[in-house]
Amino acid sequence: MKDQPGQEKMPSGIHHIMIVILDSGTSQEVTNVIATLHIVAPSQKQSNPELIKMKNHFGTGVTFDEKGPYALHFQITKDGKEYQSDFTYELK
Ligand SMILES: [Cu+2]
Repeated sequence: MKDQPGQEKMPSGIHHIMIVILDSGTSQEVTNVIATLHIVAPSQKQSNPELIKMKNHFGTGVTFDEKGPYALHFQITKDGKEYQSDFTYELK
């Protein structure tokens, strides 16, 4: 995808990762956190794409070009507390 003048610049990559963080008490979206993402590809290649704050969520663009399972590890820091969440995405 090419950037078009006048359009919001989208992160590069062919996959768009979105993380919406909800407060479990109020179900409101939370964006005043530090969020990091660590990805381990099927070949064990590691990357740390920068998460960009996008209105009500965090997002980034990545390219998954290897077949197999990707391990996605999110870490969120809010008010000095750390929260972690792990996901697996399989590219077939
Ligand atoms: Cu986004």
